[in-house]
Amino acid sequence: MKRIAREWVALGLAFVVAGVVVSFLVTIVGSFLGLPIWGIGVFVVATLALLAYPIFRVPAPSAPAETAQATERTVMSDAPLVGIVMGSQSDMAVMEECAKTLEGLGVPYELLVASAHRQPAKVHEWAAGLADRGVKVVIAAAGKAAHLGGVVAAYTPLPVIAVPMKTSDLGGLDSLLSMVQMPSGVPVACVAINGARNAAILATQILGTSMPEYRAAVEGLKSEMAGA
Ligand code: RP5
Repeated sequence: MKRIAREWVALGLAFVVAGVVVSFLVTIVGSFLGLPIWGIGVFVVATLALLAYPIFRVPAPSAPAETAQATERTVMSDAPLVGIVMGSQSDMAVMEECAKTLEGLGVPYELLVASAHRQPAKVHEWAAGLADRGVKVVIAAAGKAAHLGGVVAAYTPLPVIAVPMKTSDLGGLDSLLSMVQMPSGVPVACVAINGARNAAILATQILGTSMPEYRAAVEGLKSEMAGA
């Protein structure tokens, strides 16, 4: 018998046994107290209804799991100009700042969690298709032996900005050196350790060289910082 069917049979049996026991007890107590038979009936039905409630209750729809959402390509716009990729879901806490900054500057982006080491084919497919889909700049965040920025740069003609993640073992120096020390011919720009916000601003500045609205957005940000 399948597990679900077994559970339903067990629930049904429990329901019947509980009904019999409750009816028996209520009848005894009712006759002892001199209650009318219909009062006992109402009490039994109400008790059974209470017992049955958890069985027939419609479960509330559960929220989609965050991990499942984040491991697929999350498209924040039909025409993203920036592609953010990070090596692990564990990088999301830091990279949220990058996404928020892009949103604040009005830059459409998409976001992917894919590891250069664990999911090389996924990274390859995503990076190779970016330019044809109209993306202009890539932001790649990773930690430890952080090869993600370099691998993406190998597959796309777009500029890649790397964000080295702070790590528990070496404080992010491992990530920083892995990203910065690219071989000649395959450059990757690199911001500070955990520099998610700066990566977003730099990406917007690159867009601003050919798109006046993003240049204006960066100018607005600079005025804000200057307190103007
Ligand atoms: C890198 O390894 C990720 O970018 C992350 O920063 C680091 C640790 O990843 P998890 O082990 O937390 O998935 O690939």
